[in-house]
Amino acid sequence: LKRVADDVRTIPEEKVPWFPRKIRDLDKCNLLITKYDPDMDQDHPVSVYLSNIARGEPLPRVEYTPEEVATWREVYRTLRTIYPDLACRQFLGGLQQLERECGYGEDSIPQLREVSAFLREKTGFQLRPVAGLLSARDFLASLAFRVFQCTQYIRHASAPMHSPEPDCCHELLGHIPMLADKEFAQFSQEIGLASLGASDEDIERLSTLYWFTVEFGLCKQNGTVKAYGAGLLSSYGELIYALSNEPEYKPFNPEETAIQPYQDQTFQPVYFVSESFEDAKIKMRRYSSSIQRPFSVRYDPFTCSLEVLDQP
Ligand code: HBI
Ligand code: FE
Repeated sequence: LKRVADDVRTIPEEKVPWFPRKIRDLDKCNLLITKYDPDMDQDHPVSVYLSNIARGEPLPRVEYTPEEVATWREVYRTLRTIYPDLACRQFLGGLQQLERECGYGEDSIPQLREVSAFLREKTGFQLRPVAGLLSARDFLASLAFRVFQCTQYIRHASAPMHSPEPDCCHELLGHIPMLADKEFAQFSQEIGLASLGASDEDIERLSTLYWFTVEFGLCKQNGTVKAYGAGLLSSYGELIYALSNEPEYKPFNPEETAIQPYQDQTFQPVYFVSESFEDAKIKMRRYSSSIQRPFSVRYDPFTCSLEVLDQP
């Protein structure tokens, strides 16, 4: 195997989209896709929260208003009551740890700084604040480094049970408990690694896989089906709907799942059910290795950087 140096690249430059090699390159993975109503957004003090996180500075602390905390309380309280019946065991375990060790509860919005420190200890994932929906390529690339790009603002108080874009209720309640699970963290990183330098078409397919697993995935546990997708675990209405037997259920199978059309305007008409995370990971690995790239990547956890290797 020959190592491909940054300056003497043997890969034809125009064929391989740029991708980050080390964690500080994530500074450049910041392409925002804004598609929500700007009128709804005047209360989001987004720009205030942004800073040079990759330089090792502590994550900014946010002083949430009483109205914002009230929104959080309503979301937390409503969802918390249905989790024991509908959420997968890994999620419940993660949430309990967060409640014990990280100040999770209905009375205050957890700060990203504390949550990031917690996750680092559990699975090596860390958080980076972001101002909204990122491009799929940039978002997936960060996962390769076990970095989760996380919004820090909260949805508008006029619609506490709905948010047209990711907000901290979605991240903190939907994603974070799952990212505290080792197997799931590994699964997430591997989707990220598969995305690096991939073609636009492959990014689209990986995004779709991410959508039907990390965001809207269901899995079998002790003979029943439970939710592990963050889009479900942060939406009272859709969490109940997804497990109501009303929608269509299909077994998770990357080749088929990757091309299933989806939208984010209403509940999903179809959900994919995994046998277990272990099984989903093995199937995803097989799928990822079928993606054609003129190189392969290996993540070095000691330096948090990538080794890029020519294909043997
Ligand atoms: N950006 N901030 C943010 N949060 C997400 O959860 C997110 C994103 N961009 C794309 C995305 N999720 C996925 O739906 C896939 O397209 C990767
Ligand atoms: Fe999400």
